[in-house]
Amino acid sequence: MTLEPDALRGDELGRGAPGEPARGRGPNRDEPFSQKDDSAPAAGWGAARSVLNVVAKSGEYVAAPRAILRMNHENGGFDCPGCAWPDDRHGLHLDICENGIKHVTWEMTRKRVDRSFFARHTVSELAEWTDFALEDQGRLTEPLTYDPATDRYVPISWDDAFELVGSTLRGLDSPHEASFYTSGRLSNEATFLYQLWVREFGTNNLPDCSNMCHEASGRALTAALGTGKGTCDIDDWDLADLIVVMGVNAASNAPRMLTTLAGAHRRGAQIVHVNPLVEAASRRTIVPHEFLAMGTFHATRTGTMNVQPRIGGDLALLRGVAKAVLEHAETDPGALDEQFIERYTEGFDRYREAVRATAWSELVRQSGVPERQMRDLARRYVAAHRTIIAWCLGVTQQEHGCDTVREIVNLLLLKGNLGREGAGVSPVRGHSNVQGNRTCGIDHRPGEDFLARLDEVCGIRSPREHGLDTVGTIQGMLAGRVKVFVALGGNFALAAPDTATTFAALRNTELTVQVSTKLNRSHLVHGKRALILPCLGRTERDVQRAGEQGVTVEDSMSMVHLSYGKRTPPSPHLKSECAILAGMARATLPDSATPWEYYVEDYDRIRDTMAKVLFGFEDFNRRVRRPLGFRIRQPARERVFQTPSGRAGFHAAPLPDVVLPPGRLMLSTMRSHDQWNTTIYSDNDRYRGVRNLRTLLFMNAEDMAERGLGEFDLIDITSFARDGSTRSVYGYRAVAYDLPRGSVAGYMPELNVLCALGDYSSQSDQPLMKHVVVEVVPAGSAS
Ligand SMILES: Nc1nc2c(c(=O)[nH]1)N[C@H]1C(S)=C(S)[C@@H](COP(=O)(O)OP(=O)(O)OC[C@H]3O[C@@H](n4cnc5c(=O)[nH]c(N)nc54)[C@H](O)[C@@H]3O)O[C@H]1N2
Ligand SMILES: Nc1nc2c(c(=O)[nH]1)N[C@H]1C(S)=C(S)[C@@H](COP(=O)(O)OP(=O)(O)OC[C@H]3O[C@@H](n4cnc5c(=O)[nH]c(N)nc54)[C@H](O)[C@@H]3O)O[C@H]1N2
Ligand SMILES: [Mo]
Repeated sequence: MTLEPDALRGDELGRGAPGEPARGRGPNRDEPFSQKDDSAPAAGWGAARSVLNVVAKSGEYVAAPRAILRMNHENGGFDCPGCAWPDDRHGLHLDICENGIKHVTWEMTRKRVDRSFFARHTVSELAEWTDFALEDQGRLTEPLTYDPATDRYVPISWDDAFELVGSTLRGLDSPHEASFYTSGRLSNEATFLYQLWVREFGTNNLPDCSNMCHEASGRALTAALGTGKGTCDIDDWDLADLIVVMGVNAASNAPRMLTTLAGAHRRGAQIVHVNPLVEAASRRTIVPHEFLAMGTFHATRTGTMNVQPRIGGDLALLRGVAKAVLEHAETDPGALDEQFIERYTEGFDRYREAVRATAWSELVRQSGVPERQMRDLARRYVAAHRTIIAWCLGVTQQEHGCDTVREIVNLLLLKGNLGREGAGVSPVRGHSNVQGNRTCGIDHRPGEDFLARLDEVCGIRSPREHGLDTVGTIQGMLAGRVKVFVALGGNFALAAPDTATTFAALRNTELTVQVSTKLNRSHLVHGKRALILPCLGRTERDVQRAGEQGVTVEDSMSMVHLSYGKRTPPSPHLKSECAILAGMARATLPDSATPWEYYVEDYDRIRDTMAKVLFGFEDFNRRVRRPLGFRIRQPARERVFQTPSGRAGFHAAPLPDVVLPPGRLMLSTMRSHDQWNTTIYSDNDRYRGVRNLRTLLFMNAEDMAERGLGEFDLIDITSFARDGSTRSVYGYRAVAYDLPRGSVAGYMPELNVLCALGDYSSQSDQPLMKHVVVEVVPAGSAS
C-alpha cells in the first residue's frame, strides 16, 4: 500500500523531525524494511523481475518491449536516455540494461497530468506529496503558469508563455540577472540553440548538472592533457589488460559497462575495483544484455581485485601505487616508459621527488589501504601493457577531485598509457548527453576560441565575462541578484546541495521556467511567477515542417550519433526542446537576426551552423548519418597535447588530509539501484540487499558498536560545514555494511539537506557531495 500522498509533509521529506522515523522521497510503502547480504550475481533474474515490475506498473507490457528493441540500434533507433555508456559497436546483440529499460518505461507511462489535475490540487497541497507520487502522476500535457490568486497551475498558450519569458527577460536591468540551467539529457541541437539564445541575450550564466558531476574531471584533464574528455573508446576497453574502475557503482549506474568488464575478464584482463563499498560489479555478475535471453543464465566475473580506500582516500592510494612503481623502477628500468616521459611530458622530476618524499606510513594512513595492497596493485600495473583507469563521482565530488584525477593521469603517464590503443583515461559520464552539452557550448567559462567562432558564424557578440555555475546561481538567487531561473530539464530544487537554502533561493526569484516531461519538486518550489513547459521525450516522434527530425548526442567516449524518437507523443500540445528554445529566444530577442524559426523547421540547418562553429563537427550532417555516427577527433589520443607547453603534465599535488578527528565520520551521498538521480522508482536497493528503506546510513559495524547502535536503530545525523554551521536529519536508520571505519554512505537527494551550499571544492567549484563531515548519534540524544 502506498501512503496517501497528503499524509506526508513534503518539506520534511529527507530531513525528518526529531523523535520519529524519517520518510524518504520514494513511495514510502507501508511494508517492512530489511537488509540482507545480497551476494547474488548482478543483473540476471533479479534484473528481469525488477524490469517487469516497472513495466507492469506503467501498463506498458506491449509497447515497452517494442520500444526497447529499438533502443541503441544503428540505423534509426533512439539513444537510450539512461546513461552515457557507449553503445555496442558491433551491433550484434541488444546492448540494453535493466536500468535503461526502467528509464525509458518511466518516460512512456500512459498516465497524464492534465489541466483537471491541476484544477483539483493547489501547489501547497502538492508540495506535501512525496517526489515519487509527483512523478507518478504521469506526463505533462500542456504549458502551465502559476496563478498566485488560487495557488494553482493553470493552462497558458505557448505564445503567452513565450511572451512572459521574453518580456520578463527584456525587463531586467542586466542579462546577468537571469541564469539558464541545463540537465545533461538535452540534445546537441537544442543545446546549441540554448547557448546561442543565452549569449545573444548577453550572459554566460549557463550552469549545468556537470557543475555537480564531472567538472573536476574536465578541469584536471584540460590542465594535464589539453582535453576535457576521456581518451579511450570502447575498442580500447576491449584491448586493455588492466582496467581500474574507481568510485563507480557500475552495476546500477553504468550497467552496460558490465558487458565490457565481463568480456575483459574472459580474455584474462585484470579488473580492479577501487571503492570504499564493495559494490555488485566487483562480485560475480551476468552481463546485462543476456538477461532477456534467459537461456544464457550463467554468472560471469567482472572483477579480479577489490581495494577499499576510506572516502576521499583515492589520491593517497594512487600515490602509493606510483611510489611502489617508482621504487620498482630503481632495479627494473623497464617499469617506466622513459622514452614517453622524456618526449611527451613535463614535471616528472618534481613529481618523483614529491612521491619519494611522502612516507609509506602517511600514504597508508590517508588512504586507509595497507601498503601490501598498494604494492600488489602496483605489481599488476607494471605487468600490464595497456591500462585504462575509469572513474565517476566517488573521485570527483571531493574537495581534491581535480588533484585526484591528475594523480590518475600521473600514474598513467609513468608507463606511457596515453595515446596508445587499449590505454588511457576514461571518465564515466552521467547523463546521456552531458558530454555533448559541454561540447556544444554549455559552459559558464567558455574559451575565447569558441566564442570567436560563434560570434563570427552567428553574427552575434557574445559576452566575455564568465558566468555563474550551479552554486553561484543559488547564491545569486538568494541575494536577489538573479531574478529569472530557466531550467532545460532536470530537477534543480532537489539535485542541488543544501535543500533548504536552494528552496529559499528559488522562491526568491521573479520567474522560474521549467522545461520538463513530468511533474517534479522544482515545479513546486518556484518564483513569484512560474511556467511549466512540457516537452517531447527522446523516445517520441518529433515532426517539424521538413518532416521527422532526429537529434544527436555524444556518449562518454566522444561518439556522436543520431537518435530518432518513434512513439506518438503523449499529448498533441507538446513541443520539442528545440521549438521551445526558439520560441523563448524569439520572444526575448524580437529583432534577432538569428533565423530561429528556420532552424526549427529542419534540424539539419542547426547542424550546418554547428559544423561551422564546433571543432570536430565538420561535415556534421553527412558524418552523423553513418551507421554508428562518428567520433570527435581527440588530439590527446594521438599524443598531441594541447597544453601551453604542448606536453602532458605531471602534477605534484600536496597530499590532502582526509583523516577526521575522533567521533567524526566522512559521509558520501550516492544513488540506490532503483533511482535515476532525483527520480525514485522504489525504496529498494537490490544489490546492497535493502528493501523498503531510503532513510538509512550504511556504517562500519565497529563505528556502530562504538556509538551503541544496533542494526536499524534510529539515528540523527549532523553535518559540520566549513563556516561552522550545522545541518541535521532525524530518524534515519543505521545499517551495518562492508565499508572502512570512519566512512559512511547514504542516499541523495534526501541527504542533500546536509550538504552546505558554501562547501564546494576550491579546485573544481563542485559541491562536496561525497565529502560531508558528520556526527551520528542515537535518535533523540543530540544535545
Ligand atoms: N540507474 C542509474 N544510472 C545512472 C544514474 C542514476 O541515478 N541511476 N545517474 C547518472 C549520473 S548523472 C551519474 S553522474 C552517474 C553516477 O554514477 P556513480 O558515480 O556510480 O554514482 P553514485 O551512486 O553517486 O555512486 C558513487 C560510487 O562511488 C563510491 N564512492 C563514494 N565515495 C568514494 C570515494 O571516496 N572513493 C571511491 N573510490 N569511491 C567512492 C560509492 O561507493 C559508489 O559506488 O550515473 C549515471 N547513471
Ligand atoms: N547529494 C548529492 N547530490 C547530487 C549528486 C550526488 O551524487 N549527491 N549528483 C549530482 C549529479 S552527478 C547530477 S548529474 C545532478 C542531477 O541533476 P538533474 O539533472 O537536475 O536531475 P535529474 O534528477 O536527472 O532530472 C530529472 C528530471 O528531468 C526531467 N526530464 C526527464 N527527461 C527529460 C527530457 O527528455 N527533457 C526534459 N526537458 N526534461 C526531462 C524530468 O522532469 C525529471 O523530473 O544531481 C547532482 N546532485
Ligand atoms: Mo551526473
